[in-house]
Amino acid sequence: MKIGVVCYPTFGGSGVVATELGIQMAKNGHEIHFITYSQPVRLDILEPNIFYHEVNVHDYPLFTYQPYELALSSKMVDTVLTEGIDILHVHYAIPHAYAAYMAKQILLEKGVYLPIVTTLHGTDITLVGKHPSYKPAVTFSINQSDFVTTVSKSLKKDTLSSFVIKKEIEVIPNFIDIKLYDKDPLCDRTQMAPNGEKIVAHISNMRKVKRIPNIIEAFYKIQEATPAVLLMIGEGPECELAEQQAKDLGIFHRVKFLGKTSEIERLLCMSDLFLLPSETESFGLVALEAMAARVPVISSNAGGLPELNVHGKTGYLVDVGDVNAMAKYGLKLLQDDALLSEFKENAYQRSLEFSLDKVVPMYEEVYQRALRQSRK
Ligand code: GMT
Repeated sequence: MKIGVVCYPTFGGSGVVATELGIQMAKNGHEIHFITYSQPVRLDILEPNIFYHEVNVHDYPLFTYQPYELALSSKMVDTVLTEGIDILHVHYAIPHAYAAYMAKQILLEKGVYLPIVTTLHGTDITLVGKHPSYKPAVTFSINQSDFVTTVSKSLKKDTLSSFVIKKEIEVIPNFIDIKLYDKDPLCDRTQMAPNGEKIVAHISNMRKVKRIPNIIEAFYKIQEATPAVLLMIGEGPECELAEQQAKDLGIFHRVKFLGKTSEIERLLCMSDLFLLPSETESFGLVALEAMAARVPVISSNAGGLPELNVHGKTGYLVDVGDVNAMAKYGLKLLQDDALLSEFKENAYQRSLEFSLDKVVPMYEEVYQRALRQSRK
């Protein structure tokens, strides 16, 4: 099959899933054409069967906002016609599903039928998509897709309750390449924890939805009772405030703000505990990554997190904003080495249920159906 993939090429979860899926499909012998405004961060375009088509947005002074969707639709049409694309898979509804609908209509006029698979990832439904400025267009473009998937049952439920959806929605969870996390669990921790402290970690794009202040507060309580350091990995609008909060609490020396890094797997492999107190989280790919690196997770019980994190086994689930419970469970694990080892193993075993060899075939099966439909 020749599959066009449209996604955000950045570090965000939807872009990571789209890129990894494309890479695996290419390994399975399919031709994968990424159509994005810059090269996806995890993509190696020198790999066989991988192609990259850049969307160029022409800058014109009349426009306050450059019309990206138009440029994207045009690039989709061009790529489908020149490369003979069979299926288009768009990740994140806004604006990709809408641009795909436009491309499909243009192609129909030329006698070409292009099936569209749309994967909803989270904030395209739970935060941004629900906004009145986007809702009619998001509803329309989901309904116009040939196949629609969400990354959790919870996101499917949210989609059906927030929008009038006439399409069947299939749930295909996030996945990971477990081999990437197969690092030495006794890896050198001394640079991060020189005095043998326990290592607590958080990774995100540090937006409001991640409830960053809760992490600093919970960690404050943890380090009062047990020697620990906190690794804050990633960048975003909440980062500066978190630094100030750590300074105000007098724990700045224990909190390491590491920014964006390509050393995620190594940092996770040296961590003892992962915190994810998000307001909403459709799946929590980053929690799955932590679990694959044998790190138990204390997360909120929001969105799809309970579908991944098993309370009392792979970590703990707490109500959104319940910092005391986060600290209490954190200490329960960090102060009991036997319990911590048990949870680390449980977290790893659970992550195997989301390994790419289990999940990628689910997408491949959707593609096969889309192809059969277009040939009818
Ligand atoms: O909001 C983010 O964290 C980034 C966002 C994205 O679309 O890039 O992540 C969403 O998609 C991921 C991949 O499917 C999910 O694992 C994340 O849970 C989801 N984020 C939220 O729902 C907040």
